[in-house]
Amino acid sequence: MSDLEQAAADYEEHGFAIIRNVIPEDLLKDARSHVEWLAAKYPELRPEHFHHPLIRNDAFWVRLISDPRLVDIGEHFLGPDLACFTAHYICKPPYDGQPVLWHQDGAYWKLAPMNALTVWLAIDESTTENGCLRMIPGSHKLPLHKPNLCTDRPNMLFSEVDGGLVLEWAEARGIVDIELNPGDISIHHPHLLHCSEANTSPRRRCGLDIGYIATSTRIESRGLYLDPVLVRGKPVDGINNYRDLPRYSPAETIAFAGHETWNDQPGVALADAPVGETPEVTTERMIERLKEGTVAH
Ligand SMILES: O=C(O)CCC(=O)C(=O)O
Repeated sequence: MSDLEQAAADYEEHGFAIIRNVIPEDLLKDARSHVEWLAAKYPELRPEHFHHPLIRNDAFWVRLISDPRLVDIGEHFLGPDLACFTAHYICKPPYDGQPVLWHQDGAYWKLAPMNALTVWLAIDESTTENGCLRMIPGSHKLPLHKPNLCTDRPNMLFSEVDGGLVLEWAEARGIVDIELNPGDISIHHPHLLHCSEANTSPRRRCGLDIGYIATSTRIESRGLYLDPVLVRGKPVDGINNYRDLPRYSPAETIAFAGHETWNDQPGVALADAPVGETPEVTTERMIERLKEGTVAH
């Protein structure tokens, strides 16, 4: 059985799977430089919130989420016509990295149909000490439950699913800690119950959390998700608008491997994007929507 076939069997049974050694160290090195660059550029944003609005003029980000090794995984689960509608680093700094409370991703997305997959790439080692993902096997069979706001203690999503539901499922099925080495991937189903703890360790925990959809899925949230990026295959007429790929510009991203020829490839915008709302403002708006509990609207 190939790694992807094994992952598909695990995913079917448990709602998640691990695929080891997907992304090599040279690309991870660029990703780490990118995170450092974002932290220097947006010092006012917590690094758990390096959200997709920052992506729009950032050629490296698009290069990373359209890496064929990641897209192959998306294609295996969602078919040949594939887009990325969200991608964010959740980077928990040492000692005070915020937890992500129990939730189902699909409860934060307005997608029709919910033909989506979360692909989580470990940029750093991710362990129980520094706040790795935790999942409840089989909980992907649950319907989606509306999360409850939770703003009285630090947590990245400002919300959590009903605690009774988690307790019941954790007692029945147990909780699996997803420990990953840099370059490993975990994938999970939009209905799966999962969380991650605070990082109180001396080691950073950074992951790139990517949402892929089949292009037949319509993004219905208003004002939250920017136009998606087509990463493979074809769009479906009348469903979603796809953006040109951003041009490489030294002001907008790092000098990643391959940046010299990035602008020569098909699909790259012919001119720099017009200046509009700044990525910080869009990201702040997104964080406000999380705090209000309206991201799925
Ligand atoms: O990175 C984390 O700690 C949480 C990620 C998560 O909840 C997700 O991928 O859906």
